Amino acid sequence: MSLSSTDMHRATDAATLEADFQTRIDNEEKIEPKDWMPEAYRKNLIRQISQHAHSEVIGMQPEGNWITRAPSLHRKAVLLAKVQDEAGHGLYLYSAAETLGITREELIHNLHTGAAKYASIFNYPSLTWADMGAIGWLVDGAAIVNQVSLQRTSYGPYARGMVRICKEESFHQRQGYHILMTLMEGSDEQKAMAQDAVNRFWWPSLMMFGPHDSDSEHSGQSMTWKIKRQSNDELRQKFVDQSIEQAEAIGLTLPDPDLRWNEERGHYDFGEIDWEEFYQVISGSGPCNRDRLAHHRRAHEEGAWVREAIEAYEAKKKASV
Ligand code: FAQ
Repeated sequence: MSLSSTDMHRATDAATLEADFQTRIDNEEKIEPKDWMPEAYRKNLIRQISQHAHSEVIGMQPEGNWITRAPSLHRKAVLLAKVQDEAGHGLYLYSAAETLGITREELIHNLHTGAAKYASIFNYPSLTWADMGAIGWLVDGAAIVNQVSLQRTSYGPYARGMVRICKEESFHQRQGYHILMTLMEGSDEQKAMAQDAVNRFWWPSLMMFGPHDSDSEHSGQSMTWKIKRQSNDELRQKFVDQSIEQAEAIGLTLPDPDLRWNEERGHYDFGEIDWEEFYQVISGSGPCNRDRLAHHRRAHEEGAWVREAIEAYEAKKKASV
């Protein structure tokens, strides 16, 4: 089939736009909402940013579970503030996604239908108070490693959101580590509770970084567009390396018999993740997937009156000017 001269001009224009776009990325320029961008770049960003936003909001549930049972008023106030921060992170991220031309309603709809994912880690239950320590230390710790790298992502609103989020996440990680440190200075029972939480959260935390690079569907294109700046395996290795010393400092053991220093690589070697479990969890069959989504749906429906009240108020304000 031969192209008409109008079609050929259009194709050349699109190729030029794409080439200019890639040059801007290669020159470390930030892409802003009103700039031209390839449709696939926009869609890929909506996918990643919205999944990130959903993770922050669904991630409030395992910790929300312990607010009323925190062991002291101080711990309760800290945990409450932390969970509220996660809601704030969700809001920054939903706003960043909305700059790409999708509405909040569509984003939430995609979460509820399963079209959009959220981080696998939040499909595990929080069984004891020590889990608040393990989540803060390991889950926020893994999130920071990933998010520090995303501060340099090519899309301006996402990169700027990450700068603020990272500051708050480091407080989250310290509060989790402090909970574990306190338990590790306590009775044998408290020590065992801390170790048990770490045993349950260690492997799921490693899964947060996604599949191996060789199995990562989106990495190639996302790295070319500098949406991702470091690969899944690179970030996971960084997290393993930093966690070992922190565990040793307070007497915790990481549940992996294959962990050992590799002089040649200058990194710790570690065992293989149970990828079958990972794929089960991200396809909806983890221990808490159904509960997490049902809870979100219920909260969303119960909050309908708030959204309606805001709309009515906005309409009234408009009518009075
Ligand atoms: N869970 O091709 P890739 C937090 C999916 S925030 C679920 O490698 P990509 C704060 C992936 O989406 C934690 N799904 O994908 C907090 C894709 O499926 P799709 C959230 C996963 O995007 C702490 C498919 O597998 N952080 O914790 C996971 O290049 C405490 C193929 O994978 C972010 O979201 C997973 N772990 O790399 C809150 C950071 N891994 O979309 C409360 C931003 C992979 O085609 C309490 N996101 N998948 O249906 C990213 O950096 C990337 O999206 C990755 C995945 C690295 C997560």
